[in-house]
Amino acid sequence: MVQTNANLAPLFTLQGVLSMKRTIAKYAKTVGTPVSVVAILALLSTGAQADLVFEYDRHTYKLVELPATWDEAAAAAKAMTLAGDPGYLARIDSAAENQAILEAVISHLSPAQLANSIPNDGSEAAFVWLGGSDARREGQWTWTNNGDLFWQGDFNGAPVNGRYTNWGIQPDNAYGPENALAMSLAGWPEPFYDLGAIGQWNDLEAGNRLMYVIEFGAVVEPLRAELDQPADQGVHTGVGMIRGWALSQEEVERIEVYIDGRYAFDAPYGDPREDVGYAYPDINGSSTSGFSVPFRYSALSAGEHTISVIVTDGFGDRVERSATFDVVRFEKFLIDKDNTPNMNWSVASSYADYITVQGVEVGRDVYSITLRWQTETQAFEIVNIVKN
Ligand SMILES: [Ca+2]
Ligand SMILES: [Ca+2]
Ligand SMILES: [Ca+2]
Repeated sequence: MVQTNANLAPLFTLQGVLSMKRTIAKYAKTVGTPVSVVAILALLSTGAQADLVFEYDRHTYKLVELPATWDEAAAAAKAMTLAGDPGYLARIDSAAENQAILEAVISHLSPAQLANSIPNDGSEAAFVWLGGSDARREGQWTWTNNGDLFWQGDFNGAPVNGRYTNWGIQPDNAYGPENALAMSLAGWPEPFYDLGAIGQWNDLEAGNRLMYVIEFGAVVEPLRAELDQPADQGVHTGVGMIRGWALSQEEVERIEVYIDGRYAFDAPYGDPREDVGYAYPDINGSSTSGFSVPFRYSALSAGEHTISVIVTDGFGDRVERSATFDVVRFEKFLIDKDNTPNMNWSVASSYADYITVQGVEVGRDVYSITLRWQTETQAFEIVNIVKN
């Protein structure tokens, strides 16, 4: 089932990560050894369309899975923000950071995705773009985040100011102007196997279309959400609400509602939620973080159903919240005025917070109905309907 690397302690908060079903892998920040993320990522199937987001040493990384040229990738990185600061194509300053990125990326991608990120340079290995370039001056390699020079020369060159590098037998400018930095996600097969190994760097022609890793100098705040109604393990009937709240530092963008696993509609966002405002006074918009939409529970068949909401924020983070509940209903989908329940011949009894009414006539049918006090809605609601 879950495989962990025996040499590496699981230092991330696994429970928190899993319970939020976020596509995020946290690494140990105090220990140089990165934690294997294979186990976590295998479990995070929700939000499969979302880009991989992970953290290492108080920085956040996002793997963008849609291949792009290096220039497109660099522009996309700059256009994204986290905590108000723009991103940049990943800058790697240590072997631990290199390993953290490599592990997160390769454990997340499918073979088909890897095959879609192979440059046209004969190496036949998948690569991801990083934020190094010598486009301005051949052999002068700089990081795009702040222009730091980190390498001078070709594969016989040398690092600058002791900065970390992890070149294969590279850079070699082999296919003309190879001016963009990439990390290999596989060993390079024959006849290039001796030129680079998995995790090593290569200079590539910037027009290749590869996946890329964006780095942000901040930790991503969790996307929070709760589904208040339907109540999990509750009973619902008639017309009710689907409602809850969602809150993110990066602004909530979308709330999708799924009924029994099928997309149904988007819920509108922005209802007043004083309680959430009190709980999270430091997050913008917390007091208007509610979502709600009326829903006819009696349109579902009697029996068990699940409603899920998937919340997406401006950083592309996603969380899912679900409730499984029972629907009780009269045989008729809608009870019109002429069939208003008639209780002239009924008998009511009560026990604890239950009220049972026997002999309720609805049209030609006779039912026993049980009501129970519901804390969520602050009302007595029908929790059982039995046709006599
Ligand atoms: Ca970095
Ligand atoms: Ca070059
Ligand atoms: Ca090269």
